Amino acid sequence: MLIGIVGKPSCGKSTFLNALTMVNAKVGDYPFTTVEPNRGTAYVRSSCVCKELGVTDNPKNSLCEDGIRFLPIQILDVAGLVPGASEGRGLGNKFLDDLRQADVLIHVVDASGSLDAEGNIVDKGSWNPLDDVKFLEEEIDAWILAIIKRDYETMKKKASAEKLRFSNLLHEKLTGLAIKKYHIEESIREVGMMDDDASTWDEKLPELVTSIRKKSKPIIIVANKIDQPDSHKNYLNMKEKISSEVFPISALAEVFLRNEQENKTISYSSGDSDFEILNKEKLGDKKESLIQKIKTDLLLKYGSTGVQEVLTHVVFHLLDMIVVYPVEDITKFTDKSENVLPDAFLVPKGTTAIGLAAKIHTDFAKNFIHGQLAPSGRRIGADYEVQNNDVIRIVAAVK
Ligand SMILES: Nc1nc2c(ncn2[C@@H]2O[C@H](COP(=O)(O)OP(=O)(O)OP(=O)(O)O)[C@@H](O)[C@H]2O)c(=O)[nH]1
Ligand SMILES: [Mg+2]
Repeated sequence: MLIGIVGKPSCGKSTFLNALTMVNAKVGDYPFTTVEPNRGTAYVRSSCVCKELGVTDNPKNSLCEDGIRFLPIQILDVAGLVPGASEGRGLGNKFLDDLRQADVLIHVVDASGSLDAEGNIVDKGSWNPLDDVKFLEEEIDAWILAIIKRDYETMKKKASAEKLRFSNLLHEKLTGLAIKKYHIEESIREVGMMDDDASTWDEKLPELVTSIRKKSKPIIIVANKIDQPDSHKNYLNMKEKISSEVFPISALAEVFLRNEQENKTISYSSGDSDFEILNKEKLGDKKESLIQKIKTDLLLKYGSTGVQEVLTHVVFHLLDMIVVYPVEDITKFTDKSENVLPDAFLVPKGTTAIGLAAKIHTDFAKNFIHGQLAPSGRRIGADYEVQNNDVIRIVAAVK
């Protein structure tokens, strides 16, 4: 799974990546600070089954602290996007090409309204962040449409002559963009095209692209820089006018709190609504007054900096993932090397036992015999839909 961070220059994408991952991507108050994409690993949290089962675990592919599993998620921060990017403005299509493999996009919006469409500083509050939301969707649609249009006419002729389906041709055309066949098929039905009749395609093509984009690269909007004077007003306005949820966040405050937590001056964990000062002297007066301001203006007002919530929302609500624990031994919950609950996998809700087997190893799915749930020992078939926090043994024939 890959999450892409998008938005206009200087909206705070790299700061947001740093807040989620602490990778230290370069941040600057001038447009196009980022040219080459920055990658990092963030951790989404889920209550671990170790507590329920009363065992101490040895996680391998994830971490566990006090009964909370931390599952790694790849995050990509790309160059800023300006209007007309799909036609080559700014850094042009580069950032879009970097986003090909993303399964979901987080749109970072400068809620303070102090940057124009190109990320240049303007008077505070003079820009309406709602305008950013619309243009970003349009740019992504224009990018996908341009890819389809490259040899659309040839595609149509071939389809008519050879009686081919649009969904098959489009799927081929859009491989590499992490767009699934069923996204295309559903969209074709939704917009009212006939998959096997090329004469119905032209008119609805832009509508089709929007529908495919919504399914294959859903966008979640975050109102960043919520610590700034005009942000709250703009956030409320966005919340009212945008049909999807909007998350108020301060990426900068989160970076600050996490840095201080690493310096051991405060005790803080991402998502917390408060912190405890551990070393007042090391923190110093200046930072202490700043941190108190973060507490009153942000944590008490919004409940947290918002950064961790966004990740939780993306993974567990927008992408509808669940966590399962594959094991070899259902009495000890171990793998071959006696590691207790070694792996935690994020899989989409609706994944079957055989689907899970395929994720572990392709041979596992090919030679699948049955599954077994721990600790009950209950046998499950290939079609069993795995449930959140299932501990599962997959039994496969040895070839
Ligand atoms: N007040 C405030 N400033 C922020 C916040 N997040 C980022 N900034 C500031 O916004 C400026 C731009 O931040 P970046 O993270 O470099 O923005 P970007 O979107 O990666 O910019 P490009 O790489 O140029 O596209 C920097 O001066 C940051 O310190 C925030 O939550 N609050
Ligand atoms: Mg950047």
